[in-house]
Amino acid sequence: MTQTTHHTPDTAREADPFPVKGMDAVVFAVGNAKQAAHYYSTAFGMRLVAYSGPENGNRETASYVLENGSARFVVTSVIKPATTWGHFLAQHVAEHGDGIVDLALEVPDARAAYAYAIEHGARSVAEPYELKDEHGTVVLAAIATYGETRHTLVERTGYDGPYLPGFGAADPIVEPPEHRTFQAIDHCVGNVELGRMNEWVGFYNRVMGFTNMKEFVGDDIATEYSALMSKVVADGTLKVKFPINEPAIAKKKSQIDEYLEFYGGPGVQHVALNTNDIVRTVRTMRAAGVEFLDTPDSYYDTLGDWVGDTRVPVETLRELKILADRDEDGYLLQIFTKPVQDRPTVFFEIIERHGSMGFGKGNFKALFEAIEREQAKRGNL
Ligand code: TYF
Ligand code: FE
Repeated sequence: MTQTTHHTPDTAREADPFPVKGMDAVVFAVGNAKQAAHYYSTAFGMRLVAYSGPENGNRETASYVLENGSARFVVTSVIKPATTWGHFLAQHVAEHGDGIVDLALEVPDARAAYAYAIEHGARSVAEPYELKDEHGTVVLAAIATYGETRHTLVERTGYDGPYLPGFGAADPIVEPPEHRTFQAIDHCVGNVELGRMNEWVGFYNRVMGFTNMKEFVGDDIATEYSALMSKVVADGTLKVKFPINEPAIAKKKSQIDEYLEFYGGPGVQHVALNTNDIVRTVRTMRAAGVEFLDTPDSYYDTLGDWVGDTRVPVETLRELKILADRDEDGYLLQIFTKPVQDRPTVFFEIIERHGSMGFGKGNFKALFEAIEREQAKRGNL
């Protein structure tokens, strides 16, 4: 009789040295989390699910956890700094304005993920630690990425509470819209300094075993109209996708330089959110007062000639200023908000994918021209 050996767990580990389950949360440091939570509820259609603040014994910060499908945002502000974390948040808001401090990843084993990352050159922000309450235990650790941004590695298999130990369940601030505006985080984009894109791509290759996706913006497109270069890294299952942008020298001041100037360094530029009904979502968000980038009518005059059938009439796309793109795998529909704070920094993308795993390369010209029109309004020529 032959002996059976079970290679599956080992080979799986070999194939993916840094397994991730997906995005755990996008954590924002803001000046006023109470109002930010209201905005993401009323304007983005998210649902408040958990809260931590003075009412449950946390006198340092107020944190509101908002969800939409698997997408989770945490908005945090400082009430009275007491620990390193509180001081860090206060300094972050003072220096960068409202922004993203943490792209947290859910992992099956936080200690193993942290050990792998450190072994491969990541800078430690927090060694593995446990948080516990009556709902169970969560293991966390954190590593640094570009700017003052971090990746917390979250292992939550031993926990069944609303977010993290210490948080209490919370009721929605308003009745969420009857259709779900979006249900997942598609990708999170970082802006880094001129000439450093490849370093950060290398960082994700080495530290997380992420691989490069085929879509990128190189010199050719950069000098012609985009003033940026971009490459995308992703985990093996494509659940976590991180495009990295750097400025390029072009005729006009790069939108990436504008971000770096007003954010005060590298950081998260935009978060893209998956929807399965972009038309309805954009109508809902526009009705709630969310501002989107404008697209000229000329874009729609020729769109039908090349994009083919997107199941949405071109006239509807034109009315709502939704962009469309197609590649060999399928098509996508996308739209970009204007920056969501006074600084021209962080914004959002809403994306509906039908096969295409791209990022809207066919729209880069129209999109970057729209961004440049906004830059010009800000006196940035
Ligand atoms: O994530 C992306 O690559 C697309 C395209 O400033 C893009 O959303 C790239 C840079 C940018 C805005 C959008
Ligand atoms: Fe994007």
